[in-house]
Amino acid sequence: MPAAPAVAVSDDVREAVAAGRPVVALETTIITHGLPRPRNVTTALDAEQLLRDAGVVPATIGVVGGRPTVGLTGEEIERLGSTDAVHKIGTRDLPVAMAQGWSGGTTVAATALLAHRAGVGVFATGGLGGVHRGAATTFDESADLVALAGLPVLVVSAGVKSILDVGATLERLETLGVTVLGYRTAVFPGFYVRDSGFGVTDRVETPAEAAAVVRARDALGLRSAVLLANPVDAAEELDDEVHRAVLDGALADAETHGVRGKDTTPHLLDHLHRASEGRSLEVNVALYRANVALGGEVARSLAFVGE
Ligand code: PSU
Ligand code: MN
Repeated sequence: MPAAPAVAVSDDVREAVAAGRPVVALETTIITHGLPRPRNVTTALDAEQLLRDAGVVPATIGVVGGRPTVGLTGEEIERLGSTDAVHKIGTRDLPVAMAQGWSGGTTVAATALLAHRAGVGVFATGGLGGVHRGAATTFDESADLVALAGLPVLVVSAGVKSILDVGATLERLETLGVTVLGYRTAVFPGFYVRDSGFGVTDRVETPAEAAAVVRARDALGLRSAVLLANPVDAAEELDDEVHRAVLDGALADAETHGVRGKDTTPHLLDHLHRASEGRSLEVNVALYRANVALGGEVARSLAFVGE
C-alpha cells in the first residue's frame, strides 16, 4: 500500500488546480493567534465566501490532528478558531506537528510551503512577518522572509506591521531576492497605516500587471516569491496619533513581560487590539479582506492565460 500523502488536499482545491482554475491560499495563524474570538472565525469564513463569490476557490491551510491540510472545511476552521489547545506552526514545526498529532494554525512561511506543494501559487494574508526591532541583538527575524526566498508564490500583504523594523525587513527582502511590488503605490505600506515611511522601487497598477511579473519570474525559472504590497484603504487606516501611542505601549509591554520567540507577534497584536479599543482590529479585518480580494483578482488573471 502506498504511504498516505504527507499533505491532504481537498477535492475542491485539487480539481481546481488540475483544471487551471483560480485558487487562493489563506493562512490560519491569523485565526489561531492573530485575531481575537469570535472575529477570527467570522473573518476567515468571510474571506472564503468573498473568494467564492468572485469565482475563486479558497484554500485555507492549517494542520488538523497532525495532518497538514490544504482546503480546510468550514467546520475545521471553526474548530481551529475556538480551542485553546492549538499551536502556531511555522515551517520548522511542521514535522513535529505531524509526528505528534498537533492541530494548529500555519504561519505565512508554513502556509506558503504547503500551498506550493499543492500547486497553489497565489496566497493572501494580512501582514507578513519580518525583522523585529532590536534584531541586531536578538536575531529575531521571521522565518517568513527565508520561506519567501525559496518559494515561487505570489503573496498579497499590507506590507509589514509597524511593530517590526520595516527598513531592515525591506533590506532583507532585497537580499533574499524577493520581488516587492507596490500595488498602485510607490510607498511601502505599514499594515495599519498606508505609509510605513519607506519607499518601494517597483510598482504595478493592475492585477494583470502583477500576473505578468509572476509569469516573467516563472519563465526565468526564479524560485523566489513576489510580494504584492497592498496598502489599506485610506478610509480605513488607523489614526496616526492612536497608532503611535498604542505601538509604543505594545513594544514596552512586550519588553516588560520579557516576551520572546514565537510569542512575540501574537503578544504585540493582542496588546494593540486591546489598547486601541478594537480600532486596530477593525483595520486588520478591513485590510485582510482587501488583500484576499486582490489575491482573487491576480489568481483569475493568472488562470486566464492561454484561454
Ligand atoms: N500578520 C498579521 N496577523 C498574523 C500574522 C502576521 O496581521 O497573525 C502571523 C502570520 O501568520 C505570520 C506570523 O506568518 O504572524 C509571523 O510570526 P513570527 O514573527 O513569529 O514569524
Ligand atoms: Mn520570531
